[in-house]
Amino acid sequence: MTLITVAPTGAETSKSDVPALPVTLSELVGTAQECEALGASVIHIHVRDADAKPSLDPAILRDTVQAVRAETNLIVQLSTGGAVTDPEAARLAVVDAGPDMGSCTMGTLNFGDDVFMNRWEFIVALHQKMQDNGVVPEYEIFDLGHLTALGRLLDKYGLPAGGHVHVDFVLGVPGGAPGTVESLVAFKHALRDLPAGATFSATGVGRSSLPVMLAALSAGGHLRVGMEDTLTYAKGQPVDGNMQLVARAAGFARLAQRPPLTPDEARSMLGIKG
Ligand code: KMH
Ligand code: ZN
Repeated sequence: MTLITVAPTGAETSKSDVPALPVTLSELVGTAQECEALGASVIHIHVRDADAKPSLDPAILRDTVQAVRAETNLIVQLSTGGAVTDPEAARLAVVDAGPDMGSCTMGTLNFGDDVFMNRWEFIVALHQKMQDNGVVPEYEIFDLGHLTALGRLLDKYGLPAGGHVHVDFVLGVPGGAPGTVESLVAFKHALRDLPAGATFSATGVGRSSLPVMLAALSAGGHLRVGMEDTLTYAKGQPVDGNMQLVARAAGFARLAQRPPLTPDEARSMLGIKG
């Protein structure tokens, strides 16, 4: 069975460049409903403000969590990564919006022309805040050393809320590990140093989306897809919308005899209370 996460918006693409990007609450909820119907069980959310700019505004975050909960059964995962310019305090405050899950990036990396800063002390603070608030982390792994850092974090500060360890390999970011089968296999091997039963999903940025998806399915992993990571469906063909990417992922999962998990099945796998 395959957990499919949809990451519909991200913080890097502008609405004016890509009109299909969901940026308002109603666009996000509509996308969430359609992606749930197609097989997604988790939604990884970055919110936008009234000008469609990336935001960590606490009121927008709270309203978004409530609306997606009210209109879908999806597991609501808020991004604590935000945009590269977001300060640590605002990123930590994301947990206060009460999502089911929060992302937790396991190290600093060059992010295209920018730097995505994740100091060790910040990672520890975020991990502990999620433990204290019963928010289940998804550890974002952009490079192999991030898995080593995760092993150290869990050894020193204990298991996350729910007791299950789930990581997401984000491959193909300029500055992180390449979006190749070789990266995926190396990352999967490194999971053996984490607590038994740890699960992984994977996403390939841009043109690495398909090879990473097919490799992750073959390797027993789960999938993340969406316009945060991929804006091209095929060479020369822009994505119509997030639904197209989720439908393709669900189709591959069924072909691989590992059909999509329902949100409740995913809750049980991830240690999220219903
Ligand atoms: N927007 C990136 C700088 C996350 O959501 O936690 C960070 C990111 C990771 O997207
Ligand atoms: Zn994100």
